[in-house]
Amino acid sequence: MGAAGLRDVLRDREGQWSLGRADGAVAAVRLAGDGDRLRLPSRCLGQGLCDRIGGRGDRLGVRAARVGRNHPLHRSGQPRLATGRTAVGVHAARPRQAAGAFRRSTGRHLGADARAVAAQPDALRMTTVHGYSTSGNCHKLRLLLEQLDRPYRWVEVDSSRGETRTPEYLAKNPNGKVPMLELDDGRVLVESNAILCWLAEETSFLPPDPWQRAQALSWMFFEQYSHEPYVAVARFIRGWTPPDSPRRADLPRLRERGHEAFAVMERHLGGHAWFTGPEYGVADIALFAYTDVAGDGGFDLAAYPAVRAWLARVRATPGFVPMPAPPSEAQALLHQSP
Ligand SMILES: N[C@@H](CCC(=O)N[C@@H](CS)C(=O)NCC(=O)O)C(=O)O
Repeated sequence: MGAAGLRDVLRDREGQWSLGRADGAVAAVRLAGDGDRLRLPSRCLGQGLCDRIGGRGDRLGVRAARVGRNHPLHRSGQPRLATGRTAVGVHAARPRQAAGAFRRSTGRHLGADARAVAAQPDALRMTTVHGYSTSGNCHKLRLLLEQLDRPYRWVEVDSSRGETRTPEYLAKNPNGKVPMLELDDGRVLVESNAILCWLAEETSFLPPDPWQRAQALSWMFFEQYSHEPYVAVARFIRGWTPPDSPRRADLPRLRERGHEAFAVMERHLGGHAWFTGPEYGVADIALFAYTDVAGDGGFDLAAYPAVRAWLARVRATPGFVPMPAPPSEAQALLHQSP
């Protein structure tokens, strides 16, 4: 088939997608059960290993292997491209040139003992996430780790109570914020979107093509500069500051800027299924985290039907887990805030 013919086939597929998948996703979301949001925190084992949390996609029968064939976490028994394709267009991991790339990802900056340490690939190391469960930035990591089916420990750090500002915490992350990822060899990585990219290396959540990968990064920078500072901060002010906080005066401006971000997203989704590329991945996770709880910031998404359909598609992806509900004090404030 010539290039023109291939383009037509691809165009046809795009067309099929927009009709079929949105409906399927909505139905799947209902099956997944919104109530999971409330159950999730009780399963979190604090300093211990994190229990498998609710709302997994298995129940929908759409679970698919998400790591490349040569990725150390790949399990040969899991369904792959042929069987793993789902009604919501989530593709199983493609076989990629992972062997070479994987060699690159081991043993970096390890000095003289590199070979001994590199014998344990990074993806097999025990990963600890220091995070606040009801923070969107932190939930991004939980969502990806669950969808990768990668084991991890979750250490709950209540940033709203100053737990990121203790000397011990600041020694690891001088910026005093969550999330923070820590490997069992002591290495630390901060900034949620950087962590997403690192975790997603060699999986279908991060596009292998350099141009497409840069496009995904572009949306992740957009999220941090033009979305999160308004959508997340409005939520924080409404739910985590006292009713008489002077910061509440910022809410109208934050809402205005948040709506500008949603309008940009709406425009993109008019012609694309996902933000990461042809498949769901890291940029979708980054943008989903706070868009899904935009109501907590006082945002109404009624004017953004494509954004709402995309949210439903994300909720229907295999292994999806919802963000836990905020603590009761925050919920009370969110309820009463204008
Ligand atoms: N750009 C950072 C933002 C992290 C961030 O703002 N974390 C908040 C919770 S969502 C925090 O730790 N705040 C506590 C503080 O600043 O003391 C990321 O994406 O990881």
